[in-house]
Amino acid sequence: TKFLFATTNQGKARELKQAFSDQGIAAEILTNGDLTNPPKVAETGATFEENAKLKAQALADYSGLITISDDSGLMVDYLNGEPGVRSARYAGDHDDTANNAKLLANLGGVPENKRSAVFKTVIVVARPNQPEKDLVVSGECRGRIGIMPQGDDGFGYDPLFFVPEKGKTFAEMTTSEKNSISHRGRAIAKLLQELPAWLEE
Ligand code: ITT
Repeated sequence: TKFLFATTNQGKARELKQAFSDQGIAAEILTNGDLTNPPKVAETGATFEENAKLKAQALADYSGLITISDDSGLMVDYLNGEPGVRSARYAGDHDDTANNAKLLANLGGVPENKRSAVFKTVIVVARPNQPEKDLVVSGECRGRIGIMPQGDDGFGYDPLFFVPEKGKTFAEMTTSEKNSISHRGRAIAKLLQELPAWLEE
């Protein structure tokens, strides 16, 4: 089977491809970078689900392929849920270094027991020109924001997202280990459960 993963984020693509291969699923997964002049989708929705639907439908209609999208974000309890849907644009537009620095600065002096946070992913699958038939799944992972960055793997806020059960940050995990516990890994697990029946519809 051939899918388009409607993303410009190579970190997300790496995790989805790893999850498929860990499950022994042979699929060809293209991303926006494999298309000629893919549309840039403005993430104008108020929720992860709305934004994921906007991305999946726009790229499905453009490519004619069954299209998977992912909209994700980090909600920090002490910051009343910030950065939330604005996670990619918190400090600079898709500037991970600036975003992480702003998050650390906004939590300056806040003790460990008040640094709790949750990562959330909504994944949508869309068929070209059939917006009413989307498949929607989601996943969450709770953890806390570290005092300083730790680890070199992963992307985005990974060096700051500490998972107590594992005793390390997402950036200190392999892709498969991160998938076993992360918001995205959990959403992908549900996707893999529901996708076969949805494809039969
Ligand atoms: P696409 O919309 O093209 O898929 P994006 O990077 O813009 O890529 P989002 O709109 O979902 O993705 O923004 C999510 C933000 O949260 C972005 O800054 C990511 O770096 C960050 N993020 C998402 N998932 C993450 C993860 O598993 N670990 C660390 N940071 C993550």
